Amino acid sequence: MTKKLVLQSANIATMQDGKPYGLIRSGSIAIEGEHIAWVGETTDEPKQYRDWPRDDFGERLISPGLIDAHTHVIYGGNRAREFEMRLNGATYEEVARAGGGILSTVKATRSATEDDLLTDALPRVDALIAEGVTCIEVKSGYGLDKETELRMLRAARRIQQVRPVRIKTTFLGAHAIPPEYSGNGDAYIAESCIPAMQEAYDEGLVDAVDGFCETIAFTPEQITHVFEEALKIGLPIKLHAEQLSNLGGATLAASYGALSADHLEYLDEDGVSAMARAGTVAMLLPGAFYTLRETQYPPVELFRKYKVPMALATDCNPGSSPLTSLLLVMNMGCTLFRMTPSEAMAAVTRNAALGLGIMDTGVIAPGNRADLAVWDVTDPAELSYRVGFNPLHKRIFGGYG
Ligand code: DI6
Ligand code: FE
Repeated sequence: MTKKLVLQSANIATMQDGKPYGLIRSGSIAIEGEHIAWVGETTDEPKQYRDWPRDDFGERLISPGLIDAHTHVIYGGNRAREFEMRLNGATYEEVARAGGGILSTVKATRSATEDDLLTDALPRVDALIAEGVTCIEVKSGYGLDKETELRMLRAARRIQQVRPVRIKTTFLGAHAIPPEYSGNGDAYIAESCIPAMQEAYDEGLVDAVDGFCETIAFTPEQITHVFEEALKIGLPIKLHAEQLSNLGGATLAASYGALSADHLEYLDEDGVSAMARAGTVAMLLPGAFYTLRETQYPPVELFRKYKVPMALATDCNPGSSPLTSLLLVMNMGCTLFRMTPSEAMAAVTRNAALGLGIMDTGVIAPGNRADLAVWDVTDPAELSYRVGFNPLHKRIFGGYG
């Protein structure tokens, strides 16, 4: 029999358009099976739901389940030793010579089995789930050869078999140039990255394609090559752009109708307006900003002016953002980037869903999945305001809590 349940609470942040948080005071949510059947003020509740089983959450806040729309949670090893070496005064070269940096993660990932990759990722996934996350995007990009890229994506897909969470996978073959192609990014893209992308797609392992457009990674021309192939296959694209310099990556991504452009500290007004025209989401990643002690801020004022939707994500990765708290990311979005708490909440719900191209979650509305979080707070601003405190009371995934 289809499950039927009404949730009742003093405060529901539906995140529907209109007022801040789409807040309903003294509201109800009717859940039928995996989906939301109705949401509104309890006094307006249609008769048909009156005799359904009911959970009353009192003064608590109910929000959409949170969405972490940019992560690299699948990887081998970690970089704690490198972190320690640097803080003991080692130079970049010394760290690199000791086998550190992104290529050390590539090496550890290549030597890990699919089971190892899954097992290592689960504590990170569990930390996100414990804070009310119901959907996680996971990228490849630490394999940089066909076999390992596919293994990463298979491990990522398996997360949703062992945990109650939805996984969206992104192929990030254009993340770094592997040692065997050192100094020859063009050949890597043509001979390894693109064939791997095609195979990942054929195996049904990939929902979107991403790249790292940066002086230390791939040029706009090399990224264009990847995007052209993604377009042929019919996969949506995203891009790590303008993180450390302005190469015009966001404008390039927007010209391909990108779902999101990510990082964006060095983005200029032309780039913002290109994103606005394309409907590309600005995926801001304050964890990397913090870890790299960046001082250049993403152009939040311009995103507001041009009405570019802003999302926030952990960018969980072993190098520039070893972070597994989306609540801390909301706080960083406010404290570091001067976003408002209502923008931060939209950034990890409605706009995060937009950035993944999924329209059935991120907002509490009839027909959407019943992916919800119930919080031991009454005011939604509390979720962004606190640091290092997790007020999750209950998490509901596809109607089940
Ligand atoms: N941007 C970053 O900051 C990281 N990757 C990326 O695309 C760095 C990843 C790493 O150091 O492992
Ligand atoms: Fe990233």
